[in-house]
Amino acid sequence: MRIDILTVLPELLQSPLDHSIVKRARDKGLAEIHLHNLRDYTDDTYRSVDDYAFGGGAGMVMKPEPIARAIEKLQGERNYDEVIYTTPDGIPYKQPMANRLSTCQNLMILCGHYKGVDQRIRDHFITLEISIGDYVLSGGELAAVVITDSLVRLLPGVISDETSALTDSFQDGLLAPPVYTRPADFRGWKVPEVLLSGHAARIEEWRMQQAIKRTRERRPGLLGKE
Ligand code: 6GU
Repeated sequence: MRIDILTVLPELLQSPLDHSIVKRARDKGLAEIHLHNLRDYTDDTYRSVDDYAFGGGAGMVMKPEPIARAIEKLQGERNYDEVIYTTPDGIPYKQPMANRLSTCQNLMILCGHYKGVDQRIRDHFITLEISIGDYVLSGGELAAVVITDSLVRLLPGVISDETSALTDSFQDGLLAPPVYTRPADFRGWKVPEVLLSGHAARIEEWRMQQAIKRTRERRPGLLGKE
């Protein structure tokens, strides 16, 4: 998978993409992530990427020209499955969308900033608008990192224990059950007996019950009960 990220703040993305699972995936050649600074696609002396909103109002709007130039340059080099725009008014990002996007070959992500991008870019270039939750971020960069991480960890061969991504919260529509490691007794707080029993079937049953209990208590909506 290749992901091209268009941003006015590449520095904000660099570190999280150079660590942990995403770094491992890149080192293994399973994911390629390229950052593009939108300022490199400007043509004025000030390299400006934003301008005042027509009609007035507070806040700047991202200018269309540098964005169109960047998108079209990349589209001239390969075909993109989706051109994604990160924005609080996008479609809520959930695990099924991550699963679908993780099967794509080439993705582009445009990070929104200021009051957003000129609507004509959204109308004519963007194929998918994503919000990562009902809160406002200062820019789409952190959302792009979230999306990238969630996709890369699903690529075959990235997570060493092949089953591990499948047992994540949400993969079966449930929250994940509690987990424990040694010591079995920590300050008198004991690990549930069943996990020490060696009884695979009983352990599986306990985990399923715990997952359902947690989901009912914390996220009843996931069980279809609001
Ligand atoms: Cl994708 N971008 C911004 N700027 N804020 C957000 C968001 C995205 N998702 C939730 N809040």
